Amino acid sequence: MSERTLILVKPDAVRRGLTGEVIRRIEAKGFAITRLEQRHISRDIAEQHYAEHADKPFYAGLVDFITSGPLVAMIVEGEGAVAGMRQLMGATNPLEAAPGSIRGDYATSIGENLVHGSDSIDNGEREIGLFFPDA
Ligand code: IDP
Repeated sequence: MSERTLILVKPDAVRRGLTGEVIRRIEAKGFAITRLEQRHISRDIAEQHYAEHADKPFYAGLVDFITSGPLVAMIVEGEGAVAGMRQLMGATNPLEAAPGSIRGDYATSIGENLVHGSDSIDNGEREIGLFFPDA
């Protein structure tokens, strides 16, 4: 069954010129990118996106980071796209992410871990509604 997930190429990845590499891996896996836009998001959108982490000690830094420069937001679609993209991304902590995953190959910092991908179908739909309200 086809699913939709929200993927963000975070500001660290855009700054490092890794946008194309992330897109290449998504396409090589066989998922479809049905929307794609580079934008610099507001604190309001960032706070809504990360609302589930509002009580965490790293929340303020997370909002500062995700609004620190342009990101690339995408809707990625395909069979098993939610779990499939989590696998392509690797574990949240890049030092624990498997080699061959995006975070495992290119990141070392949990705060700057290059990509976001929805962690469930329901969260994916909520996040898509926030970034692409007409999709
Ligand atoms: P995910 O991005 O792999 O879904 P979440 O647990 O949803 O991971 O956390 C959202 C983001 O918050 C992570 O991608 C990471 O950048 C940041 N984060 C999570 N845990 C920590 C932490 O312990 N310290 C600093 N940043 C963190």
